[in-house]
Amino acid sequence: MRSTRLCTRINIWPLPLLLPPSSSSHLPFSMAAQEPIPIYTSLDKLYSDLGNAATHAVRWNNLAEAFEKQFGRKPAYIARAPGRVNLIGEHIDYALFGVLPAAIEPDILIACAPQTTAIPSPGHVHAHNLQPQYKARSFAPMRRDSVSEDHVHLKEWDLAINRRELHWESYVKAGYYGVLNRFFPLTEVARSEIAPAPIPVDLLVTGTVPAGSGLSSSAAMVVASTLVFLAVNGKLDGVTKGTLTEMAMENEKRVGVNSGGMDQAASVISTPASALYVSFFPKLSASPIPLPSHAVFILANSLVMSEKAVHARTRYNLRVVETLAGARALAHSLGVHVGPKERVTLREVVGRLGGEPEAGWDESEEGIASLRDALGKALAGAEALKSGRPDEEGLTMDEMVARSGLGAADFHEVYLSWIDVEATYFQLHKRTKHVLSEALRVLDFRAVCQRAAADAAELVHETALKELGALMDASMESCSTLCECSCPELDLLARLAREAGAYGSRVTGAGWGGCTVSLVPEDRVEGFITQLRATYPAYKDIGDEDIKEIVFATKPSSGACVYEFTE
Ligand code: NG1
Repeated sequence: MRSTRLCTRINIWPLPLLLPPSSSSHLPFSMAAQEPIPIYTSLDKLYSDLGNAATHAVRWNNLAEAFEKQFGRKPAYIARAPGRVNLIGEHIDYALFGVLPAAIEPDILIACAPQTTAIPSPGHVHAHNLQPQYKARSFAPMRRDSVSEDHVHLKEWDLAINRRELHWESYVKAGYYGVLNRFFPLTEVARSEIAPAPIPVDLLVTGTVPAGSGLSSSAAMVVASTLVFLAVNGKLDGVTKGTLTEMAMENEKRVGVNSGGMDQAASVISTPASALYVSFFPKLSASPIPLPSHAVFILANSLVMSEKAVHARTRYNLRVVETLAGARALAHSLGVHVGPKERVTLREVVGRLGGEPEAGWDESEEGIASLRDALGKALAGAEALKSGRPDEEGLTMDEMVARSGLGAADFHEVYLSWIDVEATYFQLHKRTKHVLSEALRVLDFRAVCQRAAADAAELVHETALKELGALMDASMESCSTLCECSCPELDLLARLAREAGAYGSRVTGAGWGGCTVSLVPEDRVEGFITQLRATYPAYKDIGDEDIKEIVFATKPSSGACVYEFTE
């Protein structure tokens, strides 16, 4: 078997990013999400389903061997959860517009087995990490007294996650919470002596999703952790991909991330060779969109660390507020009704503008046409959000409040009291224009893929790849100039990618650093990487082995799964 050097970096940045309370939780998913979590008992089948069998085999074997060395016995399960690339639809999930991510090959693997020594406390965990800088941790869930809103005394599970000082095992604990709360509730009955307790577990973690690069390693970590605790406690039966996605979204809130659901859905529900259309309104739903044959996506790390937590007040969280205030101001200027205390999203304003039925427009041709039509009207209306000054520097706080149609106190309560942001000028016009135009590009991208899937002709696919590339370029331009979530290095990397033969190239994920994703012809992959390596200044001194973790091709991969050791 070929030996390979393993990259075991795990993204453990704390992300105190605040999204508006989403209307998407606890709502049904589409068909793809009704499927059960794949559980494998044959490694051959597993590797062939994952593709790129040789690399996977080495990593899975190494992990199983390391587990045996560490704990003196074989693991009972290995859970896998991939990172994700967002192909198009940036900074629009929190405005509740559909996005098109795909799972990538880099992933988090967690091996586990029930503990066998002494008499450990219920649910006790020994957590080890293959990367030496992540120290081994031991913890056990405690039963904590708390009082609910209606003054009922409750017992809750407590794993003591310190959100101000997150460690790698905080993400393991985040996944564990959901399993404890859902399957071991501390009701009167469950506290009785006959109630089953969570079993004590040894686990070992490894990962290849690069940190700080917009590839969602935190979501992958939480999904893998949730899966491993489900598996070892015998609770996988009946857990669908939709349920796991919901659990992972809830669980990730434990580490301070109130995310929109794109990352978790992509990590769990993705299927090979497809992107996943994830929409959030009026309910969270996800459906695979087949990608044209010969579509290869290449991720290139700008090597600028995306420090989202540090800059959240002036970047990510500010985009959230500007987008919400933009929705309110747009509705006000177009005469669309919004209740005074309602924190309406742009997707909802577009729906109201187009007379959307309560159940929402469906994903039929007609439904999508209605959404497009209303998006076009809203986009035209967004011109009214300009400040009117020659330099278009945005709106002052007072001007923004005036545009909202609310009084200052109400505006503050609805838009600023729950989130920490800082700005002299608020860019309602630019952000709104970005969100609405990007939402249209997602629908265009989806339509091109569907058209190509319906026609096997080579020429159609070549045309499709060019059209997709053009949409990715337009998205990059909008991210750069309207959303302003790029940086000079990402702009340069995307330009160099186009010069190296990409159909299109754009930032993926939150931005301000991290990765670009480029659509490259299958027969051009090696030449593309060689040229990018020669032209992007930060790659100059990087060796042949290391570059493989920095610029790499990834075909959309399958979502999370579990391998069960049967002997
Ligand atoms: P990344 O780059 O994975 O942190 C973030 C958000 C997404 C989405 C994108 C921008 C989290 C966990 N994820 O992605 O929901 O808003 O930015 O499109 O906050």
